[in-house]
Amino acid sequence: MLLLKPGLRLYKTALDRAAQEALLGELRAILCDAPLFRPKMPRTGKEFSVRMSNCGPLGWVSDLSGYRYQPHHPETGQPWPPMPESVLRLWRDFAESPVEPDACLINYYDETARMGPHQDRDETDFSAPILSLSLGLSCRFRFGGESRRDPSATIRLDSGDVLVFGGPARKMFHGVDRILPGTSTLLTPTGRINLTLRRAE
Ligand code: MD6
Ligand code: FE
Repeated sequence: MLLLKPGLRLYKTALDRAAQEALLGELRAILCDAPLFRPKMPRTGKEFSVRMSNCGPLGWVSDLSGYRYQPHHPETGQPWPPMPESVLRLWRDFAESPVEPDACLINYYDETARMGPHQDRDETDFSAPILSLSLGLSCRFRFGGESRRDPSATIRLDSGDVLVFGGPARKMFHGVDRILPGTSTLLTPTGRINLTLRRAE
């Protein structure tokens, strides 16, 4: 475990290649039921470059009316598929949290997608951490402080890495500067999947 700053823990290769492939199979089944959608920015309606879906009781969505968690897919209207046991196991193994996650956001990046600096603050209770898992292409991940103006640093996140944001790091600004093409053969078509497990309510 690498403590990047207080509350921010990185576990390199928390999942080995076989475990990554097994989880990917489960994610493919989830994405058949709950297809990736392209969220829009509130107010402007500008589309995200990242496509998203969710599993678990609640899913994070964004559209003209705002950011929120809701129990159904914004396009199909169906409830989100359940969180696989392997995803819950990741939380139990690494999150160090007494509560269980009730939302798992699935982000898909093609080689050109990125995620601008943001804070995760749509959850009710900030005492629970957020656990993120990276699969597929590596990325340059930027993290800073609680103010957008605070100095920031970057790290490379590789397939199988788990990052836990908790305590004093829970509301820090972070984003994905860029995807690093050619760094993984896990996904076909190529790209990066990031799961974030959260306690939304
Ligand atoms: C990503 N991650 O890695 C974007 N949010 O694709 C996040 O936005 C994130 O990694 C909250 C906690 C951990 C994260
Ligand atoms: Fe985030």
